[in-house]
Amino acid sequence: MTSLPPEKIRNVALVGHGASGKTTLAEALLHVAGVTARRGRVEDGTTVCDHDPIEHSRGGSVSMSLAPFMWKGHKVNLIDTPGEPDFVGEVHAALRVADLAVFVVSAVEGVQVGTEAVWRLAVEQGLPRMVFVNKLDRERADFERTLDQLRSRFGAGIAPLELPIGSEAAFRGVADLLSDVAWLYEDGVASKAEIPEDMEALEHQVHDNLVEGIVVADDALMERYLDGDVPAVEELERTLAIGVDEASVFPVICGSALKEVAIDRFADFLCEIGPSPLDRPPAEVTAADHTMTIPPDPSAPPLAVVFKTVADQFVGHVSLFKVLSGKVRTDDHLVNSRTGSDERLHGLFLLRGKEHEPLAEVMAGDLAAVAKLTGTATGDTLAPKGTPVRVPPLTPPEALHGVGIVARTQADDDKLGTALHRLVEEDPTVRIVRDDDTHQTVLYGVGDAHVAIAIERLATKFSVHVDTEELRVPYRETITQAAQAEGRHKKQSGGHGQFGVCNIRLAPTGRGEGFQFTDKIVGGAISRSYVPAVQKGVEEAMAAGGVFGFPVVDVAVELYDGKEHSVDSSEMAFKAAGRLAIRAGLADAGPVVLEPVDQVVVVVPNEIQGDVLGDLNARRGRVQSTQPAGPGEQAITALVPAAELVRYVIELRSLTGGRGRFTTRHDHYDLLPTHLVDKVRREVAADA
Ligand SMILES: Nc1nc2c(ncn2[C@@H]2O[C@H](COP(=O)(O)OP(=O)(O)O)[C@@H](O)[C@H]2O)c(=O)[nH]1
Ligand SMILES: [Mg+2]
Repeated sequence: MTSLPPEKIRNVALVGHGASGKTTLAEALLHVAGVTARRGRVEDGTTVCDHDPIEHSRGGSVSMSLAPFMWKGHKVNLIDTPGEPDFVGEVHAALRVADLAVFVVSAVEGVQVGTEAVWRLAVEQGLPRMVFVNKLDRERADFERTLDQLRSRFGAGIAPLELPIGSEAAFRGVADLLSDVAWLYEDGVASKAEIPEDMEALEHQVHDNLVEGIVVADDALMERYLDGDVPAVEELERTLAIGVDEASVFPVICGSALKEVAIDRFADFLCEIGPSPLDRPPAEVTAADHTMTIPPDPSAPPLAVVFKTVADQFVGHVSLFKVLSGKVRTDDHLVNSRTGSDERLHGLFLLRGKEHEPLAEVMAGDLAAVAKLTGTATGDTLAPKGTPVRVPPLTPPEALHGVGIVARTQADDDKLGTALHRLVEEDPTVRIVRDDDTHQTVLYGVGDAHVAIAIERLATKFSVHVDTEELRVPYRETITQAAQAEGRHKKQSGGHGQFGVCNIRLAPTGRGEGFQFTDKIVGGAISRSYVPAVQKGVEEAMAAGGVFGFPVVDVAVELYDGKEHSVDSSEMAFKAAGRLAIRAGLADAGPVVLEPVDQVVVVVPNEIQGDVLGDLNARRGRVQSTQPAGPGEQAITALVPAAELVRYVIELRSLTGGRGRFTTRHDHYDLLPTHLVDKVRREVAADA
């Protein structure tokens, strides 16, 4: 495939709710564009985009996939994305390089949670949007109802450009509202026709609304229109395209991906009214501490950003990149602005599903791939030597659902570190945390499906097998009253003995004030040099766990007396004495368990706020505030014990039908209610 200038490029992300037909639509586009001779089917695992065996077994997409094709002198870089909320990280990455987001909406299910969630992302990025209403051939498909839902959710910018002709099994084509022409399809082949009589009145009415909606955006056009001079289709399309570029007009087109009805027209619209990279704001980059913008100019110096990394079975590390300016050629040398390392671009290629097609050159605005970059990760910028500009890193969505992972065998354990590194390289949304409090390696994902697939990839792609365990809660303990204790370490049974005695007073400090150690030794009861050893012993014992086995916090210790032996005393002996003293003291000081409490902010539609509030109360939560969070939504802020949030990602999703989302951060430690102490001790013991 030849490389084309930016005005001929269309970077299009297919987004929307799971199973709305995105992968099938990509398949249909590749087929009508003549890239594939036969159309694959998601159910058979034969589509170009769902090429990962995990996708075959799940019957749906889990990662983004490129499906470029040529259409009427344009190169359309289609990016198929997964619709399930767990894989939203892939959508983030795709929207980063797309110039247009096409929302695939099933005419049966209508606007769904996934549609709304990605729409919010596109709004945040000011990305142009279009809607493809799919599955019009299905029983109970309803274009009007879907259009109403689109308007009520996404506002007046929704502009239908087509009306379906026929419905359900009788769906056979579309009426083009700009040109007042019908297109009828037989086995995917289009033929031009008159608008059917029974829909003429409706078509004319919607046509007029559309034209009026378009001309109001252009004063000159408006004036002519008011004089009775109806603009030509091309003029209307040009003005419409401006509204699309400005993300104020969202064209709605329709068809059936499975029956290949009106798919060629979809490709036409992408080329005629879809934005090219030139229609989008220039890329923002930083150099040292200032920011500048880089337009997609093929004659400028080369600059590229890596938006996805894939661990390919055959060629290893594959980086997908977008050229932001200039031209990139095979064997070019560019510098990674983050690491400073020189990267040679061995053999550029076009990636279509899992297929590679060699490329000699890629121009500004275009997407391509390269293998075997040595130290480059997703989000990195590649620039000429001496121009260390960087594209600001992408913030992946928060991965809040964590499970503990344990290598199954020693061999697995030896490989685990590298495998986790490669896993995160491929999916930066995955987070790996080594929790020193709970001694657990935790893998965080956006949800349980995301975590399950990450673990499956560890096994299938990196041959490392792990077992999972429930996320442990980092409990702590402290004391509630003062106490005194002695630590007596004495081993004097011939040879070099060990001897050290220390006397300490303990008292609780304020919550979160931490540990305090005071040396109140008088008269040299213990030599100065041994005092730090006592403190070390005390701190080690506190970290190792008190009466309940949890790290001890917020205790003030005063060392006020002790005994030493001129020969047998040593730092080691006094460390041991310190350990003994604090252990004895804790037991007498009214020990209690502390649990971590998070501050969560849950955003939910108004109508289900009550359920969520009730649920937070049932989780021992204390609601701090509720306030409006944008149209039709409320933000609930609450303090909730972390133990009650371990599976909150999944439980909130089922409570709110996927419409709730939340952020969380650790806030403070608080007393664990006494009636829960035994339960927690049993759980921790069972876990040990
Ligand atoms: N009847 C009908 N089924 C469709 C159409 N498009 C997709 N499907 C089916 O919908 C299901 C989900 O399709 P898929 O492309 O995987 O959706 P995605 O999750 O959005 O990528 C599959 O069973 C497809 O065969 C369509 O236009 N008509
Ligand atoms: Mg899919």
